[in-house]
Amino acid sequence: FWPGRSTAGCRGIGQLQRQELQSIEDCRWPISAVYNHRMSLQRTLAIIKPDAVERKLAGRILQRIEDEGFRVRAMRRMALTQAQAEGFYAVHAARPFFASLTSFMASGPAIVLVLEAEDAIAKWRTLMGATDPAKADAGTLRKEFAESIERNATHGSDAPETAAVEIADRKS
Ligand code: IDP
Ligand code: MG
Repeated sequence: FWPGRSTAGCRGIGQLQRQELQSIEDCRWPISAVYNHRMSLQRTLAIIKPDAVERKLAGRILQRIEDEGFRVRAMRRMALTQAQAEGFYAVHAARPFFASLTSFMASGPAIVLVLEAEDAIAKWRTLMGATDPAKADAGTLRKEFAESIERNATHGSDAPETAAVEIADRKS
């Protein structure tokens, strides 16, 4: 409630047009409500892979996640079974590295996270860097923390569809 202001003549947040934002000052809606409406918050699934957990890098990676403005909406330490790892990476079943990749992912505990931010999927992939640490940009997590193209410290969903499936599956 803002004293001296009223909702008379104001439109609902859902009806608000982008170019009308200046006139919001005349209305009583809290600015946070307007801001949240404008942002397209998105969620992605991130994993701190077993190589990074084993080397005690989880804390440093989480610090980077928070420093970059992500909100941690869920976090769970999980030791994937071989079958779970194979299911998670089913899209790569025909690749020559599949057996090695899945046994690595089942080799020890991982930390599975749901991260939220504006444009979270692309933002997290940018922070991770290229799959192969040799090709990753300076300042990215994989450049800093990956041991190899396989043991590359982190996972991130690659599209809204895969993010939705990975987020839904993370509890099983
Ligand atoms: P991404 O994790 O950057 O999305 P993907 O191509 O989806 O990369 O590969 C999934 C995971 O498989 C990688 O993160 C990495 O752990 C592993 N991987 C990818 N390419 C290779 C490879 O050429 N050799 C060994 N492992 C690989
Ligand atoms: Mg991928």
